[in-house]
Parts: sequence; structure tokens; C-alpha cells
Amino acid sequence: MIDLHYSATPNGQKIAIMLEEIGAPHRVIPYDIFEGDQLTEAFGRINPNHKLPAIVDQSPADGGEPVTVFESGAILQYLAEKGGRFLPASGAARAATLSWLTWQVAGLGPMGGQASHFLRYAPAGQDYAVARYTKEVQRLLTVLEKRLEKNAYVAGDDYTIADMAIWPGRASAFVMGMGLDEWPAMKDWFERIRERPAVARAMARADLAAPAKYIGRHQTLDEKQWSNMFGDANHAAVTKD
Ligand SMILES: N[C@@H](CCC(=O)N[C@@H](CS)C(=O)NCC(=O)O)C(=O)O
Repeated sequence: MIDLHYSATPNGQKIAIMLEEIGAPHRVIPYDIFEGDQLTEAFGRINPNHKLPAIVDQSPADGGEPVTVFESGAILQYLAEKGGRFLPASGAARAATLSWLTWQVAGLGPMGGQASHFLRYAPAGQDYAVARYTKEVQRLLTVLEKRLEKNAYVAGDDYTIADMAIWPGRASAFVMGMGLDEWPAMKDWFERIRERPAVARAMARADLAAPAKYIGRHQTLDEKQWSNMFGDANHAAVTKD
């Protein structure tokens, strides 16, 4: 049994999709990040960075003590090794998978997160920041489009954890007005992945669905929610650990 500490955002959805793909028994432990569920000392013992997702594998392969993993890229790699699927064992295919996985977690993910912040959460009038991050996301999506023009999946011929890392964020980019019509190769890749039974199952699960308050084009947080997400409460969590 794997505990999935989960918030219904693209980073959480990556892991939910992977758990469906490998058929790993799991239970979802939901966190409302607006309400500060991620800021408790108990969760700090699972992820000292206080971000979702994280997993606790209660029955690791070596039969030892439960294993905790945080950071979505590390979780995907751990689960691929546990499930024996979606991460080639060696050679060029493994290198490509880990390169594109890291490209997502270190590039597209954070840049998309900043674009989303300045477009959707920050007070109006942040033109420079909006332009900077949306332009960088467009650049990264062009890199992805070029890759998918020549490859069925991002790491090559096969669907891997790198596709799983990229797909949910690409899905949620619609909220920022970033459609798929100008990216034909990406659109085809997006639809093929959406039709995978495991992806369709994950996206249909009520316990994984994003609440309406997470997906507004313009977000309005009250003072406490703002503090939990971006302000004093968010910072205080790491100083008191
Ligand atoms: N690099 C991390 C990013 C995790 C992350 O930013 N999680 C967000 C939800 S998508 C979160 O927990 N936000 C709550 C907060 O910042 O307090 C990963 O890939 O897992």
C-alpha cells in the first residue's frame, strides 16, 4: 500500500496517473493547499519542503521500513523502478527519459508555475513578469513541439514517466489561455495520452479532481489563504520544523 499525499494540481496528478498505470494499490490523503494543510509539522516530517505531492511506500521492495519520497520527479522514478515500467533500464532510452523528466521538473514546471502565479494570483499590473514567464513557457513548448514532431513520445518511441510528468501541466495550461491548436504534434500526443485507460481513469476519479477554487482564470484568495500559499504562514512552516 502506498500513501499518496495529494493536492489536486498537475504535480499531484502526475503521480496519480503513474499509480494507475502500474496498478499500485494506494490511498489518497487529500491536502487543501489554500487552507494550509501542507504547513503542519506532521507533513514537514514527510516533506521538509512542505510541498505536495509526496508518497509513503508502506511495503517497499526490500521488505524494510516504509519509504518516503518527495519531489514529483523523484516519485515518478521511484515508482517506475518499483513497478518495473515506464523507465528504460539503461542506455540511450533511459538517458532520454531522465533528460526530459528533468526538463519538466526543472524547467517547464517552475516556469509554468510562475506564469500561472503572475497571470492568475498576483495583483494586476505585473506586465513585465507576465511577459517574462509566458514567453519562456511558449519557448519551452516550442522545444516540446519540435521534439514531438519527430518522436511519438517525448523520450522516443515509448510512453514513459517523462510524458507523465509533462501531460498534466499541459492539460492545466488551458486555464492560462494556452490551447493546443498552434501545436499540432503536441495536440496529437496530448490526445493519445488522454485516451490511455489509466489516464482516463485517473482523470475521472472524484477523489483526484481539482476543486473549482483551484482552476479559476483569475484567483482571489482571502488574507489567510494568501498567507498559507505565499506569505507569512508559508514561510513560518519551515522555520518552526
Ligand atoms: N518541485 C515540486 C513542486 C511541488 C509544488 O510546488 N507543489 C505545490 C502544488 S503543485 C504545493 O504544494 N504548493 C503549496 C505551497 O507552496 O505551500 C515537485 O515537482 O513535486
